[in-house]
Amino acid sequence: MLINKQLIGEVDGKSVYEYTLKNGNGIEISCLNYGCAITKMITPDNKGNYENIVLGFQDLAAYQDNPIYAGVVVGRIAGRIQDAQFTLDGKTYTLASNDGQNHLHGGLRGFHKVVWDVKTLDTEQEVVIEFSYTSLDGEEGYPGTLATKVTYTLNDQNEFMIHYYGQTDQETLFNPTNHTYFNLSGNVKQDISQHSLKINSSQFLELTQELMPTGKFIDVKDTVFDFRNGRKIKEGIDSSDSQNIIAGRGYDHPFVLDSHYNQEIVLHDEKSGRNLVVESDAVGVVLYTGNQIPTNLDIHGVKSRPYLGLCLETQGLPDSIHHPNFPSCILKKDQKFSTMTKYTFSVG
Ligand code: G6D
Repeated sequence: MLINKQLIGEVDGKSVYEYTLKNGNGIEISCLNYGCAITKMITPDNKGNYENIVLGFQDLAAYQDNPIYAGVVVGRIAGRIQDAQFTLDGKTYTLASNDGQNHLHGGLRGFHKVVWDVKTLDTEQEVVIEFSYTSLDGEEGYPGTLATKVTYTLNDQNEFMIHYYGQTDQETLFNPTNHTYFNLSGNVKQDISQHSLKINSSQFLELTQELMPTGKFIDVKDTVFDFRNGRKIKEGIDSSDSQNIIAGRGYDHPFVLDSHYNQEIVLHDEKSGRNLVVESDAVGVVLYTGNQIPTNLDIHGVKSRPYLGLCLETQGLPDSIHHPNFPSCILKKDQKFSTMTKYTFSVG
């Protein structure tokens, strides 16, 4: 197993490196200690062509901009928080209103915008990068000093695991995710509209025009949100369902996972033959089909456009602090937060 690192610049006076993990089957995963951003995932297609299957940029400046959150760890809270405020123990906290009047993806300087400390571990069985960051009390408006750790592990079974850990000295909110856009065609040869997706989920969350959960769980049955037997993404893009229209033609919705670590999410591209299995102990997954990707970004030399990639953001349910009927994302003092998502690459 291999780990290489290359200095690519500096942010806030700290060196930023691109790390590349490589396993014995030629699969490579590259990432930055800035935002834990995954920059490349190189995997083979059914003809043995090793190509990149994620959206990313060619330089650090682009990741400092990164309006689409490509590849990054999002936190303290993934998704939106209504009116950019919440109340804990009778005290109201005000966050950045960086998405209309709402809060999105941890704020202006969330986890995606900071330089993380790094340790690496290279063994016969696996390579591990351990990112750590301490978010101080009051950072981005959140209470409590939150010590976080994110590890990326690649092994020779073509499994890539992301572990998220957190511990706080004062009650706070914590609901991290990774915002990588996948495109299994390889080197963004095509968009993701023809990708097939299976999600073992019988319910998704209804959204408002502002893409905030209404609190209502909708049964997927007889809708284009039913991925239990597999479905092409294009069906949701072309759908006249009001929820697909609200999302900007496609999906931007949280799904409740009906099973865990049981091949509950499977993405497939017929032409390349690539499969991606995503398994997690997270309550849910946000399927975002890149509906709002602008056309002014350089994606490894390809002009960006909607539907160039899709995200499978495993996480707790968004805005749960305002929905008592959702599982909570409150992290209590000294409680140990731990969740893991596994990605398995194959062809066939
Ligand atoms: C848009 O609504 C979507 C979000 O779900 C996504 O995470 C973001 O773009 C990058 O705001």
